[in-house]
Amino acid sequence: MKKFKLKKRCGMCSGKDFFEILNIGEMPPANAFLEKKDFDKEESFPLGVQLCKNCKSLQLRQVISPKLIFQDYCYATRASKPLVEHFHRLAEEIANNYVQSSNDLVIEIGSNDGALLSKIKDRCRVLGIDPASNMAKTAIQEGVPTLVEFFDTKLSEKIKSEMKEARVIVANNVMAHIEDLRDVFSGVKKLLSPEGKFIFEVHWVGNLLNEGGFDQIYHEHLYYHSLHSLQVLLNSLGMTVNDVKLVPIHGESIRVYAGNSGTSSEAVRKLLDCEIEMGLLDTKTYQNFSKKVESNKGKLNKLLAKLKKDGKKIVGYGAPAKGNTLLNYFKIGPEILDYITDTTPSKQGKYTPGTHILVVSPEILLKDLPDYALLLSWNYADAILEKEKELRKKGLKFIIPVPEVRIVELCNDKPFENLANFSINSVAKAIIP
Ligand code: DWN
Ligand code: ZN
Repeated sequence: MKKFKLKKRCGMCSGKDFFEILNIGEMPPANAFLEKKDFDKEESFPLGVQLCKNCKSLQLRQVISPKLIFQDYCYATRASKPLVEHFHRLAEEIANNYVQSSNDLVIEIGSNDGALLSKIKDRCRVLGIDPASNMAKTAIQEGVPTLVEFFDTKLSEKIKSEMKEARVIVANNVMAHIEDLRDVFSGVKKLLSPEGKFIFEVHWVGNLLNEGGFDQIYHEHLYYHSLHSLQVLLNSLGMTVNDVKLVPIHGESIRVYAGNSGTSSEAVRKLLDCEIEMGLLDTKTYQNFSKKVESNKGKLNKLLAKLKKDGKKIVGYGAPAKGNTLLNYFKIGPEILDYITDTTPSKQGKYTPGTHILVVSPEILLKDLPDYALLLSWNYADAILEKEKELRKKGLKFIIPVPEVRIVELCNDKPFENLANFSINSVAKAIIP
């Protein structure tokens, strides 16, 4: 495949008609952190989202080759403690509720550095699958056998012939990243035992629309899923959505429990109703979303320009992939942010794609206290504000850019808790505890 192509068919229902919703413009892949010597080799690609008129699935207009993104991947699950804790809880749930014997096989598609499977590798057979060889190396060192591959039907048949059926197949933050989902879901269906469970988490489009998390839009994320569009695809393959949970990860994600048999729980019906109530099947909702993004862009740029004019020192805190969409789309560069701190060793010493802001270890904040930190990893706001309490007492103020730009004063310690009281997500949470 050439480096990128325009998507002509919906990957969920094969529909061919789309509404264009938001055009971010050209930017490099969001995880393509780079050395200064490689600036002149950097490539940018068009980025925009469209809505399928038929199944109302929100998806990228352009698809870039997965090899460009995943072969040398900077993102490490272990760099975010709250995420590791979240996946360890899921690993325990899988082992307690679904594994019946130590011979049962649990497979993770997109296993990254093995953070989840390493937790249960002594309770059952485990197998990781991930195309990023650098991450797979860490997983194997942690005792998680890992295939450095892209998962597809062909690979599922090979695994089944060598290791038999899987009792559980888990996939977190993967099913938004794969263009041919039909092939991957068919491969899962074939590899799963008759009573097996397919458990996968994806960022929920309800959160993107409501919390304005437009920065989740980048080339890795081909789809912005609703339970509705996932159910269309799973049902078309003869699979059932048995249960669903909303989990407070990456803003808010849906965790789907699917199988080759069984019925759907009350929670499935309630979330489907909630999605209709939120307007997720209504084109106008998506058109209003893009207007909200534009207004937020103006507010943040105005605030940052004023702070710089007042001589304030501003840095970035966290160098997530989503942060690069925000920085590129809002055109925020080193003239505004002196540097960006991040806990991921493979990002430190490199520069952000497109905006070329240096990424450094958070230790620098102890020696060089800035006035403001733009919290690009806003999805971990509560944990980070708690962790940086001492620096905040010394005067460091955090700016949260999404959904509405806001400066967090020391008194307001749980910005997201307060926010959740007013967001539709609390409606969803009330429905799906
Ligand atoms: O699908 C994906 C999403 C779900 O996760 C992948 N495309 C890659 C990744 O996207 P992301 O980079 O936006 O994810 P995170 O987990 O929001 O990234 C957080 C970043 O912030 C990491 O680089 C680590 C950093 N961090 C930090 O510097 N200090 C995180 C925490 C909690 C901290 O205290
Ligand atoms: Zn569709």
